[in-house]
Amino acid sequence: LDADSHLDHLKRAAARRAVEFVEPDMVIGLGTGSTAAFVVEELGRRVKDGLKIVAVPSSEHTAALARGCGIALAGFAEHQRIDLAIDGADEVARGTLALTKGGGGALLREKIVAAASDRFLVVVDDGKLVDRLGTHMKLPVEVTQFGWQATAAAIAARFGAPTELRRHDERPFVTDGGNFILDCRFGPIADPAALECRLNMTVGVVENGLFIGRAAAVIVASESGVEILKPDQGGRR
Ligand code: A5P
Repeated sequence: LDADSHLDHLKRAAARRAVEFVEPDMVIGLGTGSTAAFVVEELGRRVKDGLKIVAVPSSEHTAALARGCGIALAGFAEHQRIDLAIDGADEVARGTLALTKGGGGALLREKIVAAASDRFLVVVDDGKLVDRLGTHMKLPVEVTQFGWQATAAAIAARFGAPTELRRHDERPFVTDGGNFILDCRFGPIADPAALECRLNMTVGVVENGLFIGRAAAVIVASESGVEILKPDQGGRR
Protein backbone atom coordinates (compact mmCIF):
# COMPACT_ATOMS: atom_id res chain seq x y z
CA LEU A 1 0.00 0.00 0.00
CA ASP A 2 1.33 3.47 -0.81
CA ALA A 3 0.97 6.21 1.82
CA ASP A 4 -2.32 7.52 0.39
CA SER A 5 -4.13 4.27 0.08
CA HIS A 6 -2.88 3.33 3.54
CA LEU A 7 -4.51 6.48 4.94
CA ASP A 8 -7.68 5.72 2.98
CA HIS A 9 -7.70 2.26 4.50
CA LEU A 10 -7.62 3.79 8.01
CA LYS A 11 -10.28 6.38 7.16
CA ARG A 12 -12.57 3.70 5.81
CA ALA A 13 -12.04 1.51 8.89
CA ALA A 14 -13.08 4.40 11.18
CA ALA A 15 -16.04 5.23 8.92
CA ARG A 16 -17.26 1.65 8.85
CA ARG A 17 -17.17 1.43 12.65
CA ALA A 18 -19.08 4.71 12.99
CA VAL A 19 -21.80 3.60 10.59
CA GLU A 20 -22.46 0.59 12.84
CA PHE A 21 -24.03 3.09 15.27
CA VAL A 22 -26.71 4.03 12.73
CA GLU A 23 -30.13 2.53 13.50
CA PRO A 24 -33.31 2.32 11.44
CA ASP A 25 -35.41 5.51 11.17
CA MET A 26 -32.66 7.77 12.46
CA VAL A 27 -32.02 11.26 11.12
CA ILE A 28 -28.29 11.23 10.35
CA GLY A 29 -26.02 14.26 10.03
CA LEU A 30 -23.39 13.84 7.33
CA GLY A 31 -20.03 15.58 7.63
CA THR A 32 -17.69 16.81 4.94
CA GLY A 33 -14.19 15.83 3.84
CA SER A 34 -12.36 12.73 2.70
CA THR A 35 -13.09 10.68 5.85
CA ALA A 36 -16.74 11.73 5.90
CA ALA A 37 -16.92 10.64 2.25
CA PHE A 38 -16.16 7.08 3.39
CA VAL A 39 -18.99 7.42 5.94
CA VAL A 40 -21.35 8.35 3.10
CA GLU A 41 -20.17 5.37 1.06
CA GLU A 42 -20.50 2.90 3.96
CA LEU A 43 -23.91 4.31 4.90
CA GLY A 44 -24.99 4.01 1.25
CA ARG A 45 -24.05 0.36 1.40
CA ARG A 46 -26.35 -0.20 4.38
CA VAL A 47 -29.15 1.77 2.69
CA LYS A 48 -28.87 -0.49 -0.37
CA ASP A 49 -29.21 -3.43 2.03
CA GLY A 50 -32.55 -1.99 3.17
CA LEU A 51 -31.70 0.36 6.06
CA LYS A 52 -34.23 3.22 6.20
CA ILE A 53 -32.74 6.53 7.30
CA VAL A 54 -32.78 10.13 6.18
CA ALA A 55 -29.68 12.31 6.15
CA VAL A 56 -28.96 16.02 6.56
CA PRO A 57 -25.76 16.94 4.66
CA SER A 58 -23.27 19.57 5.87
CA SER A 59 -22.21 20.68 2.40
CA GLU A 60 -23.29 20.71 -1.22
CA HIS A 61 -20.41 18.35 -1.93
CA THR A 62 -21.58 15.78 0.62
CA ALA A 63 -25.17 16.16 -0.62
CA ALA A 64 -24.05 15.21 -4.13
CA LEU A 65 -22.06 12.23 -2.84
CA ALA A 66 -24.99 11.04 -0.73
CA ARG A 67 -27.44 11.30 -3.64
CA GLY A 68 -25.02 9.23 -5.70
CA CYS A 69 -25.07 6.56 -2.98
CA GLY A 70 -28.89 6.43 -2.91
CA ILE A 71 -29.22 8.11 0.51
CA ALA A 72 -32.46 10.07 1.06
CA LEU A 73 -31.72 13.68 2.01
CA ALA A 74 -33.63 16.13 4.14
CA GLY A 75 -32.99 19.57 5.56
CA PHE A 76 -33.67 21.57 8.69
CA ALA A 77 -37.13 22.49 7.35
CA GLU A 78 -38.14 18.87 7.98
CA HIS A 79 -35.85 18.03 10.92
CA GLN A 80 -34.58 20.52 13.46
CA ARG A 81 -32.96 17.74 15.49
CA ILE A 82 -30.56 15.06 14.28
CA ASP A 83 -30.18 11.73 16.08
CA LEU A 84 -26.57 11.09 15.16
CA ALA A 85 -24.04 13.09 13.14
CA ILE A 86 -20.76 11.63 11.89
CA ASP A 87 -17.96 13.89 10.67
CA GLY A 88 -14.19 14.06 10.28
CA ALA A 89 -11.82 16.52 11.94
CA ASP A 90 -8.47 18.10 11.21
CA GLU A 91 -7.14 17.77 14.76
CA VAL A 92 -8.40 15.99 17.88
CA ALA A 93 -7.03 16.98 21.29
CA ARG A 94 -6.21 13.91 23.36
CA GLY A 95 -8.29 13.85 26.54
CA THR A 96 -10.83 16.60 25.98
CA LEU A 97 -11.59 15.55 22.39
CA ALA A 98 -11.81 19.20 21.40
CA LEU A 99 -11.45 19.55 17.63
CA THR A 100 -10.30 21.81 14.87
CA LYS A 101 -12.28 21.53 11.66
CA GLY A 102 -12.73 23.44 8.45
CA GLY A 103 -9.80 22.21 6.39
CA GLY A 104 -12.43 21.57 3.72
CA GLY A 105 -14.15 24.90 4.33
CA ALA A 106 -17.48 23.46 5.52
CA LEU A 107 -17.08 24.42 9.20
CA LEU A 108 -20.19 26.59 9.54
CA ARG A 109 -22.66 24.02 8.26
CA GLU A 110 -20.74 21.27 10.06
CA LYS A 111 -21.07 23.12 13.35
CA ILE A 112 -24.79 23.73 12.78
CA VAL A 113 -25.27 20.01 12.11
CA ALA A 114 -23.14 19.06 15.15
CA ALA A 115 -25.03 21.49 17.41
CA ALA A 116 -28.39 20.08 16.30
CA SER A 117 -27.30 16.47 16.95
CA ASP A 118 -28.07 14.37 19.99
CA ARG A 119 -24.79 12.52 19.37
CA PHE A 120 -21.80 13.77 17.44
CA LEU A 121 -19.32 11.07 16.38
CA VAL A 122 -15.95 11.95 14.90
CA VAL A 123 -13.95 9.69 12.61
CA VAL A 124 -10.19 10.13 12.16
CA ASP A 125 -6.95 8.32 11.49
CA ASP A 126 -4.48 8.47 14.36
CA GLY A 127 -2.36 11.12 12.59
CA LYS A 128 -5.00 13.67 13.64
CA LEU A 129 -4.42 13.23 17.40
CA VAL A 130 -2.56 16.12 19.06
CA ASP A 131 -1.74 17.28 22.57
CA ARG A 132 -2.62 20.89 21.71
CA LEU A 133 -4.97 22.10 18.97
CA GLY A 134 -3.28 24.42 16.51
CA THR A 135 -0.16 22.25 16.38
CA HIS A 136 -0.68 20.97 12.84
CA MET A 137 -3.27 23.31 11.47
CA LYS A 138 -3.93 26.95 10.93
CA LEU A 139 -7.37 27.65 12.39
CA PRO A 140 -10.02 28.29 9.72
CA VAL A 141 -12.26 31.26 10.51
CA GLU A 142 -15.26 31.93 8.26
CA VAL A 143 -15.85 35.64 7.68
CA THR A 144 -18.23 37.72 5.61
CA GLN A 145 -16.87 38.84 2.25
CA PHE A 146 -17.75 42.40 3.10
CA GLY A 147 -14.88 43.98 4.97
CA TRP A 148 -12.85 40.79 5.23
CA GLN A 149 -9.63 42.80 5.24
CA ALA A 150 -10.82 44.72 8.32
CA THR A 151 -11.85 41.47 10.01
CA ALA A 152 -8.45 39.93 9.22
CA ALA A 153 -6.70 42.99 10.65
CA ALA A 154 -8.85 42.83 13.81
CA ILE A 155 -8.00 39.15 14.35
CA ALA A 156 -4.31 39.84 13.82
CA ALA A 157 -4.40 42.77 16.27
CA ARG A 158 -6.59 41.15 18.94
CA PHE A 159 -5.09 37.67 18.94
CA GLY A 160 -1.64 38.23 17.44
CA ALA A 161 -2.38 35.62 14.79
CA PRO A 162 -1.20 36.13 11.22
CA THR A 163 -4.13 35.48 8.90
CA GLU A 164 -4.25 34.40 5.29
CA LEU A 165 -7.23 34.51 2.92
CA ARG A 166 -7.88 31.01 1.65
CA ARG A 167 -7.64 30.77 -2.10
CA HIS A 168 -8.67 28.20 -4.64
CA ASP A 169 -7.11 28.42 -8.10
CA GLU A 170 -5.84 31.94 -7.34
CA ARG A 171 -9.34 33.22 -6.48
CA PRO A 172 -10.70 33.55 -2.95
CA PHE A 173 -12.28 30.30 -1.77
CA VAL A 174 -16.02 30.83 -1.24
CA THR A 175 -17.94 28.65 1.24
CA ASP A 176 -21.35 27.10 0.59
CA GLY A 177 -22.78 30.01 2.58
CA GLY A 178 -21.05 32.56 0.31
CA ASN A 179 -18.39 33.60 2.84
CA PHE A 180 -14.58 33.67 2.85
CA ILE A 181 -12.16 31.67 5.02
CA LEU A 182 -9.22 33.18 6.89
CA ASP A 183 -6.63 30.60 7.89
CA CYS A 184 -5.16 31.95 11.12
CA ARG A 185 -1.85 30.86 12.56
CA PHE A 186 -2.40 30.70 16.31
CA GLY A 187 0.15 27.99 17.00
CA PRO A 188 -0.62 25.65 19.91
CA ILE A 189 -3.83 26.98 21.52
CA ALA A 190 -3.75 27.18 25.32
CA ASP A 191 -7.49 27.73 25.93
CA PRO A 192 -9.53 26.59 22.91
CA ALA A 193 -12.91 27.12 24.63
CA ALA A 194 -12.13 30.77 25.36
CA LEU A 195 -10.73 31.33 21.88
CA GLU A 196 -13.82 29.80 20.26
CA CYS A 197 -16.04 32.34 22.04
CA ARG A 198 -13.76 35.34 21.66
CA LEU A 199 -13.26 34.80 17.93
CA ASN A 200 -17.02 34.69 17.37
CA MET A 201 -17.38 38.01 19.19
CA THR A 202 -15.24 39.67 16.53
CA VAL A 203 -17.39 41.63 14.08
CA GLY A 204 -17.36 40.03 10.63
CA VAL A 205 -16.60 36.54 11.95
CA VAL A 206 -19.38 34.11 11.06
CA GLU A 207 -17.93 31.00 12.75
CA ASN A 208 -14.60 29.37 13.55
CA GLY A 209 -13.26 25.84 13.27
CA LEU A 210 -12.95 25.09 17.00
CA PHE A 211 -15.43 22.41 18.11
CA ILE A 212 -15.25 22.30 21.90
CA GLY A 213 -17.22 19.83 24.02
CA ARG A 214 -19.16 18.58 21.02
CA ALA A 215 -17.72 15.12 20.28
CA ALA A 216 -19.52 12.37 22.21
CA ALA A 217 -16.82 10.00 20.96
CA VAL A 218 -13.93 9.91 18.51
CA ILE A 219 -13.35 6.78 16.47
CA VAL A 220 -9.64 6.53 15.73
CA ALA A 221 -8.21 4.10 13.22
CA SER A 222 -4.54 3.19 13.45
CA GLU A 223 -2.20 0.48 12.33
CA SER A 224 -3.19 -1.58 15.36
CA GLY A 225 -6.97 -1.30 14.90
CA VAL A 226 -9.97 0.90 15.64
CA GLU A 227 -10.38 2.51 19.03
CA ILE A 228 -13.26 4.56 20.44
CA LEU A 229 -12.23 7.49 22.63
CA LYS A 230 -14.62 9.21 25.04
CA PRO A 231 -13.94 12.69 26.47
CA ASP A 232 -12.04 12.59 29.77
CA GLN A 233 -13.99 13.30 32.93
CA GLY A 234 -13.33 16.92 33.66
CA GLY A 235 -12.87 17.63 29.95
CA ARG A 236 -15.34 20.32 28.83
CA ARG A 237 -18.56 18.79 27.54
C1 A5P B 1 -14.37 20.11 6.37
O1 A5P B 1 -14.69 21.47 6.49
C2 A5P B 1 -13.55 19.70 7.53
O2 A5P B 1 -14.00 20.10 8.77
C3 A5P B 1 -13.29 18.21 7.52
O3 A5P B 1 -14.16 17.51 8.34
C4 A5P B 1 -11.91 18.03 7.97
O4 A5P B 1 -11.14 18.92 7.21
C5 A5P B 1 -11.41 16.62 7.82
O5 A5P B 1 -11.24 16.31 6.48
P1 A5P B 1 -10.51 15.00 6.03
O6 A5P B 1 -11.35 13.85 6.52
O7 A5P B 1 -10.50 15.10 4.53
O8 A5P B 1 -9.14 15.01 6.62
